[in-house]
Amino acid sequence: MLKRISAAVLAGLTAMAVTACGSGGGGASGGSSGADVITMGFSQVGAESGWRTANTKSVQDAAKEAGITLKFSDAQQKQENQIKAIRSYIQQRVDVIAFSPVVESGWDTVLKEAKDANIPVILTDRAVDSPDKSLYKTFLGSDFVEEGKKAGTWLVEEYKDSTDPVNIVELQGTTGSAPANDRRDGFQEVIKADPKFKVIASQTGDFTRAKGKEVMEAFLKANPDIDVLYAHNDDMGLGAIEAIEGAGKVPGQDIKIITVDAVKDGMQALADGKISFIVECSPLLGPQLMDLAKKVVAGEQVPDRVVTEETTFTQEQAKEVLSTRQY
Ligand code: GZL
Repeated sequence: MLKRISAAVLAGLTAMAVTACGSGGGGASGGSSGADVITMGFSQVGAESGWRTANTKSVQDAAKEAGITLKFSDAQQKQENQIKAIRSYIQQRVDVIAFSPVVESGWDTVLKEAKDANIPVILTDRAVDSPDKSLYKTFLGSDFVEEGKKAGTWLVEEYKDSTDPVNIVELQGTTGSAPANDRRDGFQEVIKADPKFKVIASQTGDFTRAKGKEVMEAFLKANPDIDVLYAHNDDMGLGAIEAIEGAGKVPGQDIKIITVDAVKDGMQALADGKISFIVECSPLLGPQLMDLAKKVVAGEQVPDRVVTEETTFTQEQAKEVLSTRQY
């Protein structure tokens, strides 16, 4: 009985404490950090790819450089873990929350809780599909539709003198994620202009090498005449290369490969001729994220959307820049 009473008393005291801390709302003065030090709660998707590892390093290094206290969590690609982390950051009264939503949908409830707690939220890397734009201050990240279009444009140019059918297989990113949806749509938007381009198989490889290899093995068994692989990231493309070589075919020659990201291992495979073309997607979002966080916590206006600068690479260009790549 005593235990139950003390738990109830403790719960009541805790609730009062959180409310007291919360009275000032978000902002360096109102957050748990007090003083001028900003505390950021960051929920990362996971550690599924070379891109993600580089993105995590960029965020952590930039927080240190900016003097921002970073509370960091890895959701292992599970939405429920991100929602738990965001709720924990709300309870801890951080000054600002930033996260890369693993999928586009299902965020309104927890983002409303952050808004009600007067804690600003910044989306980084991936977007959410909520119609309520007041649930976050800004979205910093790439234009994935544009990335898909760049991939399609290269393919159209590559086959401009051919009238034969071009059989394409597609390794999609995580189902329901913004990069998977948009890279698929942007690519389709360009290749649909010419009926010789046919996507004969499309399946998620969840942005990982292992899954990319497994799905490519299945594609190869079911489709003897694959001309092109379009993989939504380098890691799935690198896994697919193992499958293609395991099937006795030459990647980059028997099957042309287009990927997205331009991480070091992908650029090496591009320079080696195993990948044919890479669309860059920069993971180095940390410094911009910290600048935006400082402005948001200070109550300054920030743009609704900050688009990452990025380019594309051919095999020749990869050879030239490989030694200078940061990730
Ligand atoms: C894109 C990012 C994607 C990368 C993948 O901004 O969300 O997730 O393209 C990563 O490599 O797993």
